[in-house]
Amino acid sequence: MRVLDLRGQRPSEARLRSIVPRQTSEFVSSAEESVASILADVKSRGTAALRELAARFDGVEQADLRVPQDAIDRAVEELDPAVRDGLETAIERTRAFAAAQRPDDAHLEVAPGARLTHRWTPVRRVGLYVPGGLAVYPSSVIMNAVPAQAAGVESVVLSTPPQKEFGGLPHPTTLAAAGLLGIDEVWAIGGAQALGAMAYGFDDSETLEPVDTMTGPGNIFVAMAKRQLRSLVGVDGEAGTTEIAVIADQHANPDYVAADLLSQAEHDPHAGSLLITDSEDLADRVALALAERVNRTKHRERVETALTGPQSGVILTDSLDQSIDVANAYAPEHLEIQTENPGDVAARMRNAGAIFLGPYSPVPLGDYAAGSNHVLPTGGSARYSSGLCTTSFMKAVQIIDYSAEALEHVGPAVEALSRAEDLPAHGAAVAARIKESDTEGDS
Ligand code: HSO
Ligand code: ZN
Repeated sequence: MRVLDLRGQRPSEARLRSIVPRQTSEFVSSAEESVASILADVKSRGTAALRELAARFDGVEQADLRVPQDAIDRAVEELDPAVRDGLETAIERTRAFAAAQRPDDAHLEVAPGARLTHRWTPVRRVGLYVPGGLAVYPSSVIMNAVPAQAAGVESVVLSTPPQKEFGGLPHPTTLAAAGLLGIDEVWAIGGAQALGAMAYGFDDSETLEPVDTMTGPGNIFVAMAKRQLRSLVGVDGEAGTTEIAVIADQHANPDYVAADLLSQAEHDPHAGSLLITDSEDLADRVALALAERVNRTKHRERVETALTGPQSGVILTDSLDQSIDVANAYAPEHLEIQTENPGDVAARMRNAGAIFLGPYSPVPLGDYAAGSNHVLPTGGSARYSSGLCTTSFMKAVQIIDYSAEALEHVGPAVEALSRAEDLPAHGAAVAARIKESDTEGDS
């Protein structure tokens, strides 16, 4: 990993943001044109386009795009018992935490007879995307579906790539996870075209009703499709190629740090792993531990490419304060804090998708079975957005209920503001209720 030495420097926030190792924004933008043409094709030609795209990108000839219920049931029946236990533990913990996130409605009588309500409602129909690609992601079925179900979403549809190896069906473990969660509408469609299909819907040889919101992680094509469909449907934050940052001091266990940096590099050659430390000695020991682990890791090539890429590295700081500034500027998807008092450091972190405290809360725990969600903002978007949670599938409506007296009391404020904005018909609508005359000129 390359080393960036910030010791003795006081970079501004703007400079910090520009120097932290990061995938360049052109990376996602490089998919812009190809995704636009895929989406246009799906919109105009529906299932015919989707079948052609599956042949081209997934190497499969599909008769039906929708996965039959018996394939889902069979996947549940044939599931390895230990994997089933793992999925059930993950579902149970994620479900409990998602239920605890349900927001309360707010009610306020802002003045006598002036009643306001902020009422949360679930989105009606949501589309969940679960990637295939270099790995199989049944855990992402859970992370998407559980908060949607906790929010009270009426209709949940899942889309995930067809696999050549399984005769054009999605991976059986992904189907089994859907089955365990009671999701019966599953489509074997992958990539940008899956997002297009769920956003536009189609009604030709098969019928897919359009959704109101789409969520889920994915590669740059998925991220770009979400950007382009954003005005048509709700989308969650951009959960693109994964990244991990670790703030560590001299008290950290170098082998734990190395293992965790490697764990996320395993996802993708473009994954980002960043160590931020004020201890050069710790950095050296992590480098040794990492070299040793990389040598014997299964997906060595992918891991090496990720760890040596421009999006990964070690940042040496001269204090814990500076490490925190760097981490806030980077705004990592996952942040581990391996320092003497991790809770104190976390309290000073503003920008991170999820924060993992101390030696016994590694990121892979959160990936599977901590109970927290693993669909998290990447690429610095943790500065302004959150990971997937129950409210990602909800929206709030504001309800206004004033009595005659309450309206009369606030009437002069409305009328004065309507005059100030030269919108006299606004004031007249209130005047009509509190005065005999309601002509605009009389107010
Ligand atoms: N680390 C990934 C999630 C994941 N890991 C799924 C394993 N399976 C992005 O947070
Ligand atoms: Zn992971």
